[in-house]
Amino acid sequence: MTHPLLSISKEVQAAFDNNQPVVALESTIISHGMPYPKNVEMAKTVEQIIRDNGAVPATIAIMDGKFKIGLEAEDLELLATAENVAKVSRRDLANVFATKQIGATTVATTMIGAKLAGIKVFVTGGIGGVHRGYEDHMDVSADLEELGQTDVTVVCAGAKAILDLPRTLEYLETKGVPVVGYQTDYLPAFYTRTSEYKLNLRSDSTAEIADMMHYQNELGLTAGILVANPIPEADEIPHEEIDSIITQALKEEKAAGIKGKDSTPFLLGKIVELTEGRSLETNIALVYNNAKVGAQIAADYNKK
Ligand code: PSU
Ligand code: MN
Repeated sequence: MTHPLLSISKEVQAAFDNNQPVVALESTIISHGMPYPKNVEMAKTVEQIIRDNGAVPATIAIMDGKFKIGLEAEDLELLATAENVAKVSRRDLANVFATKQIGATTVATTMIGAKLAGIKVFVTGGIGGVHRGYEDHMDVSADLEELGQTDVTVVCAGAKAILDLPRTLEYLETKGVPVVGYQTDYLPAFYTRTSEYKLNLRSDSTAEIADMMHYQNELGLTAGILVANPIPEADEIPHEEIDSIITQALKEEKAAGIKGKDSTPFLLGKIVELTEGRSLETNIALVYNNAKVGAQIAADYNKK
């Protein structure tokens, strides 16, 4: 039976009925992660890439006091343009349902919605993590806690260097989250294909990742699996170029007194500004690349 707080689109419901693979997508990346109108274009294209790779996309948001699983074009437009869209993490969830605000789901709450709907694979760009300067402000994204407790496989391009990457990996290890490098031995750093941080798991095939998902279930392990998929070489921004820009963005954030939930959107926007839009193209390219891999994992898992 469908959970009463879910509103499932026709396309997604048909996929459930016909036992087709479904891939969840988040909406904070649309409302707070990219500027208009590129965000809407990205949201539509990523859905199409998932269809082209044999799965059905389910972009998730909160509207009228329900998790909407699968959005229409007008929903995407609303999320991208309305001024009062809330960025909803786990702690905000009950309030946004109660007040019927328009809510954009982060990685954490997209996982919660996907789990309620029975969707096992979720594609995004980058996850939140341990922020730099953790020892002063203790800013750790709720995405990491969610990965530790909600068994959804999340495909990302690693985490960007606005975060403290080694501490993010340590945190995930403590929470029992497998971090699988897809065709790589090193943690991808979002705009850049690689980092100096070695992963302990590598997989070269989506079928193998689907197999891991199967055993994670069978063992009753409730953590998610994080798949880290490097951006294609042609699209990456090399370390030498992006590092100084990230440092500059972090400096401006500090000067402006930005923190908490406003931090990630501010930094993303600042980096787009400082790269004159190049980082946005890079961000979009890596999401598309993740969509291909996520759709294949969902299709392979569906055969189990
Ligand atoms: N990283 C990105 N793009 C994004 C986000 C993260 O490269 O759009 C968004 C995701 O929705 C993620 C959220 O779940 O930011 C993390 O926010 P915070 O650091 O406040 O937990
Ligand atoms: Mn935070």
